[in-house]
Amino acid sequence: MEEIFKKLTDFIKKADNVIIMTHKNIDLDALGSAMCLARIISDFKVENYLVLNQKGNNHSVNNTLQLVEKSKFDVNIVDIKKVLKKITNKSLLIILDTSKKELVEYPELLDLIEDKVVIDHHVLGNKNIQATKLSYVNENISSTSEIIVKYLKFLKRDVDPLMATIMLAGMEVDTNSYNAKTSADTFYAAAFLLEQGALNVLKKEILKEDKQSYLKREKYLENSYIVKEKFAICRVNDIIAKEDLSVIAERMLLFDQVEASFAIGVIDGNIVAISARSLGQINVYNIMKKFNGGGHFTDAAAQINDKSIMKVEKELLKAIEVI
Ligand SMILES: [Mn+2]
Repeated sequence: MEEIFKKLTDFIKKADNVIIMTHKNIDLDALGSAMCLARIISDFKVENYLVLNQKGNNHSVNNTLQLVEKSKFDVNIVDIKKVLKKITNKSLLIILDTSKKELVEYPELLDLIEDKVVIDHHVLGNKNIQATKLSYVNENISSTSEIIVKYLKFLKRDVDPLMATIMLAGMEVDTNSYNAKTSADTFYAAAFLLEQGALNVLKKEILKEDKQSYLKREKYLENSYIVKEKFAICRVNDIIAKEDLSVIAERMLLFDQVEASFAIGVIDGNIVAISARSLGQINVYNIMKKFNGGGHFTDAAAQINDKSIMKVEKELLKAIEVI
């Protein structure tokens, strides 16, 4: 890890400027880690930009962006137009919280900037970004925020309470409140952020969601059902965002008896998505592979083209019949 951070520091210092990009539908982990990295880079006196699509963000991301604006946070959050004017042949592009080409906010930047660093904690896919300078992808780490906390410790650098709070909220989201992908290191990272002054009350403010989306999700959950006394399934009959499907799947793990859960919904046009979660006994990755999906043992997903949601549900029921 030290070697990685040394190289990263070196590449940053040698760049004309650094552009930080995360994934589409940015979440709190991506936003928190990106803002913290931007701060670190500013400390190195290297010009840097966090490129962000301001439209259609989720509620907690919007809460955070409002807070950031109010507190006159010194992070250069810019749109793609501004970034395009700043690119030189010595720009460095750092991609955080994804390594997949199709998921980044602005795929065109991958072609426009030669020097690329990828830092992520998700399983690699089959269309990975060519990290020409450096790649650190470790699926055993809870969140990108946890990686950036390790970088802060390596640099022996502090962060202010607001920054620490945003990262702590990001870790909480990515670990489903320390129920998934959580190791001793995750708690050390959380402890570090609390030592830096992360505020629990402010964190709760950030994580608030709007009443409508909360109620909608509860309504979907009412229609969930349990199969073989260990699988929970929820079919959502409205068009729904992938992120909301994963929240539904996670929520079903809290139900009595449930060992693994599946939320199915139409995400876009004729794409049906499944989000699968497991407490640790059942390998949901194996089940999602049958639908050409990917992920981890306890956290997996799939997208299916040109099949009705009913058909997908039937196939899923068949797949779990044998388990
Ligand atoms: Mn993340």
